[in-house]
Amino acid sequence: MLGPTARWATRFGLWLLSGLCACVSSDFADGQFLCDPLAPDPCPPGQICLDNICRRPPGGGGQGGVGGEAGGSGGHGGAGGQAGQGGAAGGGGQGGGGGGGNPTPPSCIGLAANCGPQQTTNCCASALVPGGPFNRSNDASYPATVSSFLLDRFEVTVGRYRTFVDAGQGTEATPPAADAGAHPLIAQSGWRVAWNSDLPANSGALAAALECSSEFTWTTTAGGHETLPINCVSWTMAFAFCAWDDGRLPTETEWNYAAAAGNEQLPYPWGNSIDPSYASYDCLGDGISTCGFTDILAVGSRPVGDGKWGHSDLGGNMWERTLDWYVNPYPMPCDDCGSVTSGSERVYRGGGYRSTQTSSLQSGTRFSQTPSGQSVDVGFRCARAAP
Ligand SMILES: [Ca+2]
Repeated sequence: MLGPTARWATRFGLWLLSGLCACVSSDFADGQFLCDPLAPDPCPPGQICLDNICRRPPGGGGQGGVGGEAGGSGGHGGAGGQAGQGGAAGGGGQGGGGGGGNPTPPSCIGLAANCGPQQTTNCCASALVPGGPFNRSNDASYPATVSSFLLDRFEVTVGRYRTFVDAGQGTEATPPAADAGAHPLIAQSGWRVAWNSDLPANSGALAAALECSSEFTWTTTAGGHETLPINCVSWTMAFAFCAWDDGRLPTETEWNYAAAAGNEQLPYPWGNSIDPSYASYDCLGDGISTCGFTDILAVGSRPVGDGKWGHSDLGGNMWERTLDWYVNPYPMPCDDCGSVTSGSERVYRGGGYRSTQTSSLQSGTRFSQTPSGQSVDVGFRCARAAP
């Protein structure tokens, strides 16, 4: 009888041999293994099976202690059928661009405008989030103020990320410039040269890294996945994309503000309760209770779950990376604050298609992962300067 470590070493080796895992380290990567929580030793040593994915346990930089975990179970009835995922780019009008006359971001130049519920919206569309005061994680102990900013309406799609890869960007050889992707109001928040070596060496390695586990959305050539959210991106790969795309990652506070409808302090981006008509979660995105790739929906497929300012999928589909290091409790005071100086893990928020806990989709819930971590249920969206 093999012990857990030996069993996992065997399993890991088989994954490498079968080519299903693009991992390059002998370490057991956080967030890359799918798991059955009822199985014996479902995860590598030191990890737990959360949302059917092996992750390091909360605490010591894990799940936030503030706010968050109210969460009734939410009904599981009546998920709608899966929306079409759109085709490959087809002649590509550029559509309406972002809000307020902002130019089309580089990732959507030449890309078909086929996102959203009607598959007619520019995948780079952004919407203004009017600034103001609110309480982080709906907790009056953690007030904050946020200045107005633009936030992408959708999770970054495979098609957008392909534009980035095809442009030869996002590699150690083509990193963002120093200080690129900075928050205009937060010092030292831009790219650091020391992170260059955290990026894949070249475009081939970047594309390979996007196949981090089964259920990855990337395809080597454009096809039926172009309007699915890109997954398997590390924090570093996400940051580099937004910096190149004339944007930046939103701060944790900005993301929370958009998801809570600012000072309306909503528990979920759309309101007070949850069922599968609002979001893809608990492996019910395709209306079938088994977990699988078809639970990942084309971005904007659940418009009834849009946030106050028109942002889709803030809850569910993919968890979303933010700019900040995970700091708990939240830093005070917080006027356009961001935790950018030091930490070990970066915050991601919003719940994903595999999230079994409805509390994961609440506006106040936080989770974290090392900057190099990759997961099939974690993606991102970019923020931009308000016009
Ligand atoms: Ca999401």
